[in-house]
Amino acid sequence: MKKELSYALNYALNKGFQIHPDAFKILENVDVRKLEKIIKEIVREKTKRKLFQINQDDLETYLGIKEDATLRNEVRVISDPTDKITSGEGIKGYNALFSSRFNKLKRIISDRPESRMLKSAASIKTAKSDDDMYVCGLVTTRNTERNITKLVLEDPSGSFEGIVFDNELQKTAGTLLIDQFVMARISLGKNSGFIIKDLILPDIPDQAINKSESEVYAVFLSDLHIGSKYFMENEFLEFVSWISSPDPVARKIRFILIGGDMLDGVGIYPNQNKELVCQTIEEQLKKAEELIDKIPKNVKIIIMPGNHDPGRRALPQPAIPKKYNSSLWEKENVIMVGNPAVVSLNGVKVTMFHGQSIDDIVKTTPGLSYDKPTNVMKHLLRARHLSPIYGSQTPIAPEMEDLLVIQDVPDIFHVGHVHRAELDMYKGVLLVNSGSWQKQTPFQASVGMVPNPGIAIMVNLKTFQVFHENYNTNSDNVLQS
Ligand code: D5M
Ligand code: FE
Ligand code: ZN
Repeated sequence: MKKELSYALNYALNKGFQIHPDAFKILENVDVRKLEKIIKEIVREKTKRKLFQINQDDLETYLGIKEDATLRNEVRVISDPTDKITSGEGIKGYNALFSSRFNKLKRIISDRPESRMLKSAASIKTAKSDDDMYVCGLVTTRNTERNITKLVLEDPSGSFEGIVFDNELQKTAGTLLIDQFVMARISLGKNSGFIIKDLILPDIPDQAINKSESEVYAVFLSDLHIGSKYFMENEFLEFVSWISSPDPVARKIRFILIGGDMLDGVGIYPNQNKELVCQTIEEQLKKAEELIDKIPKNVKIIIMPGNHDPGRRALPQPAIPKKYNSSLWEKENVIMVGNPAVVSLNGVKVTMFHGQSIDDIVKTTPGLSYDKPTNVMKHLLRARHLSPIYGSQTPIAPEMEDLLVIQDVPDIFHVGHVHRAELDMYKGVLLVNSGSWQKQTPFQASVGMVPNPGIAIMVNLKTFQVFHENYNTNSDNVLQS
């Protein structure tokens, strides 16, 4: 116990006072320089009224941090893959997945006027029109050779091959991901091939954002990696105790979102056990529970898994399974969801996705990199898909329905995974990459990955103003925006 705190407590005890444990919890978080004055004043006041206990209410009243009961904290889970996962296997499942992807995205793009002129890949082949035509499909091949780019798109009727000559359009073509949905404006070339004249992505419309009527804050976290040697436990504890402090922003926090990799997991990479302080999932979950128990109960906590958490690895991931007997599932203020998930916080729509696909996308797309994850997030919104590339490093389960299509346009898009906290905006949508609470690992150092851990991003859901608390003592460690 800090010496200022024990001095203040002894003062009250010597005057015959009892101190309620809840009051004690608040005192622990009060600025030590103010403790003596606070206790002396409360003791004087209550002695006059012949009341010899100091409780939570006394302190909250004194500090002006009495909970504002008018602040709403409604969570509605709009979409969660957990109960929809069927784990279809084999080629049948894979066909169904792609046909679901195509149909969902075609429906999304049909809001555009050009889509009325869409033709199927099969019917294009016999078309004799001199006018421009439109075709859409999933990209199966993208090849650039001798200054031309060849694209092959596939729709349920068959495949279409076209050539891009225009330099600017070739750049756009170069950013297309394999298996991504796109619509092309095409015309018949001189020697019966097709020329691609424009490439149109489903994209999102400009947004008028939904706002919360209550002035409450949501905190965006991810990649705690509890159980890892490199989890910044002390910094995280400092942040958790700040949530209970009299700070005016802290007093209005009603939601915490954890966007995956809450745990470091077990057996995720070779020799991981050498970098773990908790060797089992059960131990790691227990530690997570202890941390979560320190958060006030009026804060709703939404927990989504990432690639380090238990459950299946392939996307979409179900919520962390109940089989580890974790009491997390029983806590009234904790909501367990799968990855990806869409939740509404007092009416503000948040799409949460851990971000596994970022690894594949930065590898194959010119201009995108790990240091600007929000640019990759914009790419995903334009593609209206969270993980377009199938069969690369990011495992995707052959589900009957493609649950990774971005069906709902969110107000906030929350992603993690790359351990770089960054903020941006795209067409009215607030983009949050929530960074991490894990120091640079030897692996990350070996590939030159520089995280900026220890930053908590929070958003005022009424005004969309963004705040952050930085618990990293390294002065180079800043939030990007
Ligand atoms: O991943 C944190 C970041 O580090 C993420 O961008 C992937 C990258 N990473 C981590 N491990 C590997 C391996 N083994 N190969 C390639 N890239 C990797 P996290 O999910 O926290 O481990
Ligand atoms: Fe991570
Ligand atoms: Zn991750």
